[in-house]
Amino acid sequence: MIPFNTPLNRPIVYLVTHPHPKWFAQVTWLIGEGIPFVQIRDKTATSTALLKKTEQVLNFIVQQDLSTTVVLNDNVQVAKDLGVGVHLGQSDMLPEDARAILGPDVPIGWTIHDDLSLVASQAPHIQYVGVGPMFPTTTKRDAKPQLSLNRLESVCAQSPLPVVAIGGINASNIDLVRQAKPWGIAMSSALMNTTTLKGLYD
Ligand code: 3NM
Repeated sequence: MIPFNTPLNRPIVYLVTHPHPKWFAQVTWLIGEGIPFVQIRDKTATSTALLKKTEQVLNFIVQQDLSTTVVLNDNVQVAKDLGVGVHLGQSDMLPEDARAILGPDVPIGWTIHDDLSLVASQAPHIQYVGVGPMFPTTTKRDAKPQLSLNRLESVCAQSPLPVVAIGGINASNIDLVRQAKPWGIAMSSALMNTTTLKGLYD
């Protein structure tokens, strides 16, 4: 697992998957290229389908001897069945309840938009916070208002937990996001729709 408490000199790249005609090929290509953190996100999949596709990715990681961290979006029960972590939104289960189900050894991330006042009560149960959206995005329907890069920088400086920036990040703006010094940079469409990692992960 990525050491959350180690300062990094460059933010990690964090893949958020979304449905794609060649989903498994795209995700395994990205993981094989070394992207170290993957959130399996599919709001339309049944738990059975989610379990199956995540299991295939976990098998690939083992077969290739990779150390990719995998978390599931929202579905705590499937995460429990597979022994992986979760990423939770504000309308999902509370991190402390997910922690009680998942145990101490898997990562839990929590979307906070930019509201650091939320963190204190849940901090013992989470490894990182999701902060965004940074730019317009069509991937998340109910995204909150966009944050400025200055706001991201101040959230990163003040957050007691590592910050993963998200929302509309792509090759044309990733360098601006890096300057705010988040721990990680999450991208969905930019990674799921690309055939080259130039400018995104290099
Ligand atoms: N959460 P893309 S924005 C899953 O603001 C998600 O919390 C967001 O996809 C938030 O990289 C977002 O395609 C979508 O914009 C990220």
